[in-house]
Amino acid sequence: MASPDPTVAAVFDAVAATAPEIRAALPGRRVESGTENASGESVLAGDLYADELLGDAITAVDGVGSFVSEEREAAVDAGGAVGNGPSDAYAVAIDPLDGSSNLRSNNAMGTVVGVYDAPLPASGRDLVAAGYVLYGPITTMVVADEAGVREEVVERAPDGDGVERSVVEGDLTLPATPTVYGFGGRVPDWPADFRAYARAVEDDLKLRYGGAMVGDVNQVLTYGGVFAYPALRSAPEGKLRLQFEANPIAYIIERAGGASSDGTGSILDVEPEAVHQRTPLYVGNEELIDRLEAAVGD
Ligand code: AHM
Ligand code: MG
Repeated sequence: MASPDPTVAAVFDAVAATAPEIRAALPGRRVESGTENASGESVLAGDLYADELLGDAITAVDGVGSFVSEEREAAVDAGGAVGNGPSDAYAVAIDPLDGSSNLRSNNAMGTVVGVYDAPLPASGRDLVAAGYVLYGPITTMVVADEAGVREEVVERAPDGDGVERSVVEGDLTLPATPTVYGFGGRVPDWPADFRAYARAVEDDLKLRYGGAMVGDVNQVLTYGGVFAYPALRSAPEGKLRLQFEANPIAYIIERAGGASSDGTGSILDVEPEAVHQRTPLYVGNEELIDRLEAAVGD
């Protein structure tokens, strides 16, 4: 099912076409590259390779005017002024390999994509579409736009030329009854109010935490529940970045009937200040996010 917006469709065509190549390149790229990114984190060879492939593919899309990733200091000009007018271009922000610390332990990882109709850094309200690829036992791609959320399986075409995509779920919504939870960070580093919330959630839900946001969020989308990378005592802004991680994930979960929060209100209302700015992120079934805000909100 193609997205009605041709630029959005072309961006996700490019992401899907790149996914098998990224996947195939991972076995030889599990080592550190020796560099640090703008967030001060060490970068693996796999992060750099995914960033390079996706950067080339996405900036080549007609209608993409600006591009930035977690691994790049600043947005690059891809041709065309970015805005929300009829002939304006979009800005695309990506996390090329989310959860790449799972590369050494061979666990799930993903690619996160946000398509904005405003210059970066942009508000989540400026997203026209968002999606992610999950490199699990199967490669899947979830795409959300105004119309809703769909999940596809992405495979290399049998003749080796391009990819085959099949929609497995055309209108994804969070199950009404939540089942799973997964929270990042160390428990002693959680503020007391979040610890109390976590204790209450533990009584009702089953722990599922794999250390890659995309994998953990996909469990919430599939089974219902709540994912959080909370504000920490040592890092009140948490770990995850607004442009590449929190905004696209919040957009997807909200389009699927769930809710998002930074602790006080929807992630989509967080004021964008810097490309690499961080934010606490809480997403899941609305009732669980309401309880979270009651527990940790000001
Ligand atoms: P990354 O984009 O550098 O991989 O960092 C983000 C990842 C998320 O996928 C995940 O939720 C979180 O970091 C896990 O962090 P931790 O290892 O502290 O639990
Ligand atoms: Mg990430």
